[in-house]
Amino acid sequence: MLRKNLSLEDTIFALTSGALPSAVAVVKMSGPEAFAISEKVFFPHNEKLSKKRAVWTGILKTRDNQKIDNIVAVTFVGPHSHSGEDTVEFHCHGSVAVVKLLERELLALSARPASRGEFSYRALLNGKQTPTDLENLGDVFKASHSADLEAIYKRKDGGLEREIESFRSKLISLQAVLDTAVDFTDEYSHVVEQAAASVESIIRGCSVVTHRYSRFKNGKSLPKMVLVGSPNAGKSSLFNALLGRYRAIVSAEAGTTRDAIEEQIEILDRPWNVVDTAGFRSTDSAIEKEGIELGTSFLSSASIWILVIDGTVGLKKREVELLQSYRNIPHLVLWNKKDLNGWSAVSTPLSAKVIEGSVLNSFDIESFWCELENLCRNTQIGETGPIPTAVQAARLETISAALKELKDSIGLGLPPEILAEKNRSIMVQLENVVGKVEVDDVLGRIFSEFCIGK
Ligand SMILES: Nc1nc2c(ncn2[C@@H]2O[C@H](COP(=O)(O)OP(=O)(O)OP(=O)(O)O)[C@@H](O)[C@H]2O)c(=O)[nH]1
Ligand SMILES: [Mg+2]
Repeated sequence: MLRKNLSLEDTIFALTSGALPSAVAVVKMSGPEAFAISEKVFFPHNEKLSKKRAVWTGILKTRDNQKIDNIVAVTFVGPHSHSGEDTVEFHCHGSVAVVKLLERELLALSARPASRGEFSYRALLNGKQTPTDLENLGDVFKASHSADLEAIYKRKDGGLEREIESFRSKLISLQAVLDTAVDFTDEYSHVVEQAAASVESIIRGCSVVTHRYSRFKNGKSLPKMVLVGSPNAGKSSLFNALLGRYRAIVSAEAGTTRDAIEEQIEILDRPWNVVDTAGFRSTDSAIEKEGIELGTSFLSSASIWILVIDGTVGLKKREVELLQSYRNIPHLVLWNKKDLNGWSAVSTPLSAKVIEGSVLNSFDIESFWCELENLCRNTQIGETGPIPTAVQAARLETISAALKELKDSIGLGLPPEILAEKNRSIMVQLENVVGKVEVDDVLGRIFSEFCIGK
């Protein structure tokens, strides 16, 4: 239905640069009448506008000769343009009035505003971009840090293909087992357990891959560093010191942070999500309780965690428990508030590295930062396999559903020939995961996720 309304006969335009006002605004017009319409509003200084690939300086005017702006125009003759059509880009001053006037004129001259992703749609239909190009482009826009970009550009390395192949070879082995079981029905019960385990492991593998895509899509692909400790220990003070700005409220009142706060920092050129959590203690407040639970739940997905302890209070039972429970996740202990009377050094030996100091002292923060860098340098960061594209992730979801059905069928004791048939069909689907992406696969994405002007 969308495609029916988006006639290629129309000449379309849109502001392709960011929000106004801005230094420069770029209004792009593409379609069969792009040059004819431009001739009526744009007057180059030195020669008449003509159909060639060029950069022009000149004056933008309304049809009744009112000056709009002095601009630079860039012209492209189809098919040698992004959309494959004749295209004119008006590089104006980024003023609301200038852009409004220009758009009013273009509209009056029978161009129409472009829909979301419509330039890309035309590029696709004119063979200037492949569906895979547009898929990758859509993800480039979502990338929030350099590691994401690297992962997108690395898609060509074949990492995902290798992963999918490992799933497929498990299914091939399973197929052999099921095919044999068809001939030896008596021994069939022996293979059931093996088959279920094999399918289960592929389901887990698929979910790891699709999870990578959803984490990337939700901007959650960064490794996480979680700050925990008792109320008042100085977690939010440390959080602010790491960020280099006052982000979390710091106060002498215990229980100040009630919800987890997440921000990004760079350590050794790598972005990290740092999470400040609510101090754990027994409380009657439902909100605070929830905050505490949330804080601890962050620990299980942390790449690194930091336990902040008030050195005037010392180690409590809960902190000892945490050090025990999460000992396998790299961590540091900050034995804080060294500047205060009543502070005493750690008395029991801890398995973790302990840094004694005060977050209020910049020298101590420097030392802490050095230790943190060492820890980050030596930390294997989570799951960093290849990120699938949206289409590949959707295909894997479908395969996961089919695998679950196969697993249920195994559980129900269905005959091996039926299982073998289901398994064969999943193998075919797996071959297709990294296969050709069709125009229809990406259309929905272009129209729903691409911005106007792209
Ligand atoms: N003197 C001194 N005061 C500190 C130090 N670190 C934190 N404080 C103070 O201790 C109080 C609590 O600090 P916060 O950073 O809010 O502690 P928190 O762990 O985030 O506390 P909750 O959010 O309640 O869990 C504030 O008054 C801070 O200024 C320190 O090293 N020395
Ligand atoms: Mg706090």
